[in-house]
Amino acid sequence: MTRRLLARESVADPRMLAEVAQGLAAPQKELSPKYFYDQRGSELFEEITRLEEYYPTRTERGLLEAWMPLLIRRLGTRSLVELGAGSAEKSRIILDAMHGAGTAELYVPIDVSATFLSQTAARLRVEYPRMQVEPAIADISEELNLPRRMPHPALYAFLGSTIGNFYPPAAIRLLSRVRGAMEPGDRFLMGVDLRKDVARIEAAYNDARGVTAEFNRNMLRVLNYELGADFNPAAFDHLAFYEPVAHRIEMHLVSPRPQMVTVPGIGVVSFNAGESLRTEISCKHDRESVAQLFEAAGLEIEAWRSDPDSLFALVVGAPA
Ligand code: SAH
Ligand code: AVI
Repeated sequence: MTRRLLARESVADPRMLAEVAQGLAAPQKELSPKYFYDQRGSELFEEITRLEEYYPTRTERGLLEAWMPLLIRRLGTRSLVELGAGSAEKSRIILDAMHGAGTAELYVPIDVSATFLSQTAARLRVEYPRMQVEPAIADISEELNLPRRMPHPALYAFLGSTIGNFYPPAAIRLLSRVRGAMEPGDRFLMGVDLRKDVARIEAAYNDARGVTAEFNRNMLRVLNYELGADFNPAAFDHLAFYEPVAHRIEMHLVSPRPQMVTVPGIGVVSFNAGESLRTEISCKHDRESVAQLFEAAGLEIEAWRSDPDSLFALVVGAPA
């Protein structure tokens, strides 16, 4: 437990160091949300998914339960490849549908959160002893790290609206990578959080118990552990607001007072009073915006399902 609080003894990952140096030097300081997800960050995200205010997870679960048995039977899915799988809690609905159809052969959960991923894989191997589980550690903004051989047809799934955490050009690059890996008969299943009443969206990122605030601050703990930085997480305020022009939530950590932080290998980073570090964007979509992303990546919308309140949608993409 104390390990998390102390600086890592081994050398910092040079790629991470370079990325963080660049992000902290920008006029609007900004880091990738992938840095939320160490063990604690992944657990905090799981807690968020159970919050009353956080409607996406339960809405997506309802859509999966209603649709997957039929869809999977129609597609004959033999492999499920999941981007940003996390705990794979909702993925079980797809895996159960594959078992129900008698076609379950391989599950490839992909994630950056290595320890959490191996725990997920270990649990799934026990739950689905006749299916192969091949976890892949990868930063999906860079690569997919797929197994050499996969039974087809495969379903590539990207659930939870994690696509919204990527700026559109990066989202298109990611979707293009998926499209490039797809063989005839393969499909892409994506969950997207829809544009709606702003108060409803903002409440989902400003929960009353402050779990999202702790999740946000966890990025500073990751920087302390991974890079030996000396951020004081308690000295930063959580801020999440909807930016209506780009249709996205922005999460920031705001320094209410001037402060200086040392990041070994980077130097002293100063924050002015009121200055923020942007830690996440979460883009909200409609059918048109998804169609645009898909088109740019060589995909087309084959099917679309949303809940009666139009909170969330599941989209099936096919090669265009
Ligand atoms: N799919 C799950 C988890 C969503 S949380 C759900 O729908 O509930 C986002 C997940 O994506 C986390 O597990 C996180 O570790 C992973 N993730 C975030 N950025 C990533 C990246 N760049 N590459 C790979 N995984 C990433
Ligand atoms: C993982 N991702 C889709 C979540 C989201 O809603 O953008 C992460 C999150 N950030 C704050 N709460 C949840």
